[in-house]
Order: sequence, then structure tokens, then C-alpha cells
Amino acid sequence: MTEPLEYTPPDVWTWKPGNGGRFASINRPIAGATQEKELPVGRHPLQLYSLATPNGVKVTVMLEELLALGHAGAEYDAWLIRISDGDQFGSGFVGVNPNSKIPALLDRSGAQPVRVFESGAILVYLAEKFGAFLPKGGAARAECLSWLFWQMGSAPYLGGGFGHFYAYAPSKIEYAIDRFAMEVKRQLDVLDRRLAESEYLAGPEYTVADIAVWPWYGALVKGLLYGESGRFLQVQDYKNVLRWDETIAARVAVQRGQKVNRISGPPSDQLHERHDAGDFDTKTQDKVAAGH
Ligand SMILES: N[C@@H](CCC(=O)N[C@@H](CS)C(=O)NCC(=O)O)C(=O)O
Repeated sequence: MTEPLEYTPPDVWTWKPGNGGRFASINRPIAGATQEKELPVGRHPLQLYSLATPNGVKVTVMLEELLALGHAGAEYDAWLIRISDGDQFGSGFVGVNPNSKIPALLDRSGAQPVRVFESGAILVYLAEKFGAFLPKGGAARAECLSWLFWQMGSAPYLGGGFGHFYAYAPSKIEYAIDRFAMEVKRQLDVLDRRLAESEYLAGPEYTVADIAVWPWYGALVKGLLYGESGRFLQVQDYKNVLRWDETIAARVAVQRGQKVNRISGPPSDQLHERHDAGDFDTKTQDKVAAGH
């Protein structure tokens, strides 16, 4: 192993400009709004404020799945929050999510608006509101919630741990990369073993557990995250995860949901804002550029 970087922590940590590395412009050690900025509101009861990162995609996939099932009440406006520009620190956004992270949902269908933040809470809220993708009770519900919460606890080791130190940190620290590569491979093995015995994570049915886990671990096992990480982690070995990934990726609602609030990749896959089901046909960036 290479020598660890020399650093002796001082008695009291201080915030130095730039010590957030690549994310220095948006990371800071205090919460709350930095500017007054109201959020836009569209015509549908559900207002989503998001970006198509893995955490954002969970919610747009869920909404498109609900619409595909025929739940017209799941029609939504999806507004773009550009986190690298600091949109998450506007006063309106902080009012919907005091944690200043996408995704955030406002349900305006009742007498009083209901705010929901944290992607897992949003999935459960929508599943309960529409009675879909979450088993009603007993062991099936417990299994589904267990995998859903597994994702919430595990993905920070993948994104904030492995992804950060492998791809984003200003220097490659062997100890940190080893530590998190080991954990991420362990997580992939957890999923692979579960998916060897079960078609979907919670059992024979596709549920919010799959909707939450897929954007992170489906992308990882396809080698789509963090540069060359697919080869580094030898993701092709996780055959059951690959089988599950392909089944989910083939769903029409998943393909639609992935495009919403996306600002990178092929222009035909980028629907910056979604206010109507027809926007997929007329408002992706390729169509916008062609002057539709
Ligand atoms: N546990 C949260 C994580 C949300 C999250 O980390 N969102 C990121 C994008 S994937 C974000 O908004 N980052 C902006 C920031 O940290 O300022 C959830 O599942 O909703």
C-alpha cells in the first residue's frame, strides 16, 4: 500500500474556500437558503423539483409507472433544479426540502400542500397514495421496505464513498478507494445473491424497492457510473444483477422516467422539464434544437 497522505487534523475544523474539491462551489457546512427564489408551480397537483441523477430518476420512473398503470392523478410537472448552479439553495426549494437536495415533491391535491423530501419517502408516499408498487401488508411489505431502506443506507457508500474517491477526489487515496471498492463489491454480491433466489428484490413483483435500487446499481453493473469503474469492480461477474437490470431497463415507463430533468447525454434523451405526457414527443432537446 502507498503511504497515507500526511494530515494532522487541527483541534477545531475550519471551512476553507475550496476544501470541497470539485464540489466546492456548492458544498458548505451550514444549511438554509442563500437566496430568495420562489419555485414555479404548474397545472398538475404533483409538482416535482428535481434533476435526473440516480436519486431523481427514482421519482420520475415511479410517476411514469403510475401513469402507465392508469393513475391519471399521478400527472405531474417536473421542474429542473440545476444543483451545480445552486438552485437547491433558493428559499422556495428549501421550503420544500430543508436538506437542499433533489428530489423534492409538493402534492397540491389537498386543502393544504404536502411537502415530501428524501427519495425513499417520496416513493412510499406515492405508493400509498395510489395503492401501487408496495405490497399492502405482512411479510411482502416488510421485505419491500427492507430493500428500499437498504438502498437508502447503501448508496451513500457507492456515491459518496466509492464514486467520490475513485472519480472525483483531487488525489487518488489508495486507502479510501480500497475501503469503498470492497464495500461496493460486497453490496453487489448482496444484490446478486438475492436476485438469484427472487425475480425482483421484494419477491415476484416489481416494487418501489426495484425502482429505488435500479438507478444506482443497475447503472453501476452496466459500467455507466464513474468512468472505468465497471472494469475496476469487474461488474460482469454479477450475473443476476445484470439479468434484473435488463428486465427493468426494458420497461417503457423506466425509459420515459430516465429522460425527465436530464441535462446530459444524447439530446433525444433530455427532457429538461415535463409538464405533459406529450412533451416526450415534442420537447426533448433534439426537438427543441430543431425548432419544434
Ligand atoms: N438521501 C437523499 C439524497 C439526495 C441527494 O443526495 N441529492 C443530490 C443529487 S443526487 C443533491 O441534490 N445534491 C446537491 C447538494 O448536495 O447540494 C435522497 O435519497 O433523496
